[in-house]
Amino acid sequence: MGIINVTPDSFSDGGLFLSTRQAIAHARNLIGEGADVLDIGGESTRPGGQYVNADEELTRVIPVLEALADTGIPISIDTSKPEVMKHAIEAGAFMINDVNALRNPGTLEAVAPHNHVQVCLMHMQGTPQSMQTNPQYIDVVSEVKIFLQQRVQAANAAGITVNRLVIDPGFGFGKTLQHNLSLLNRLNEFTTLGIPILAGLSRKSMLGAITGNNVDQRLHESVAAALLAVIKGAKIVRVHDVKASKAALAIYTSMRDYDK
Ligand code: 7PJ
Repeated sequence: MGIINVTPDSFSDGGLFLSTRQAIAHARNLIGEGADVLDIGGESTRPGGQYVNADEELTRVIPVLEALADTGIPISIDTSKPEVMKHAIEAGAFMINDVNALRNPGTLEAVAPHNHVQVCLMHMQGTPQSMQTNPQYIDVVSEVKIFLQQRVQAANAAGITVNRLVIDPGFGFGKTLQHNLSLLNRLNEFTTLGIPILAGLSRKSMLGAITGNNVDQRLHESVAAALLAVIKGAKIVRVHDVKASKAALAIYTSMRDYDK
């Protein structure tokens, strides 16, 4: 899953038009690099990220979604807002990727009736504004697992069948480095839920905390992390660097499947 951010940089004067064009061009690049799906986000969910209202988020993501319709590539929309979910689904989104795991009012109802739409339920402790202040768990793996199990049940109760779901432990979302490492090392324990696992580690600060590299210098650690996540059972990896990740994963899957 290739990452496409449509978040206009207030320090450059290009504004929304430029960032839309850049996002579309970037998306076409990632498709060329072999992305199987693209995740488009119009709101920064990073720690301390800026709040964006639904109208603004829609004006960011819908034009990109529409421009990519002719590519035939499945599009995931990274959002927690019911209005954005509804419009994105109407505009052809194949997946809703919700870092809030359909906990916001109206989100279960926004997604449920659309049987062809997949949903990624991600774990987060706290809110993007406060989540990295003092994350605490007794056993991070079992607590995240119980949370995801509960969100799967809530989705099922709302009419979203299990075959439409993907789960994600939410690396970096209300977790210390130790919590993140524990989740990665024990990611295989989530496979017992019987739902595909998505892992997002690409360029995250936990990687920089280990190597000391800045965010734009984390290619090698991101590829290593994506590879480890897949070895530990992830079915989808959310990455910035599609070409490098695909190459690394091709070596792993060739080895794994060589005598099949
Ligand atoms: C994730 C995400 C993730 C899912 C972001 C960043 C922060 N969605 N959206 N999983 N991370 N499902 O990319 O650094 O880990 S935004």
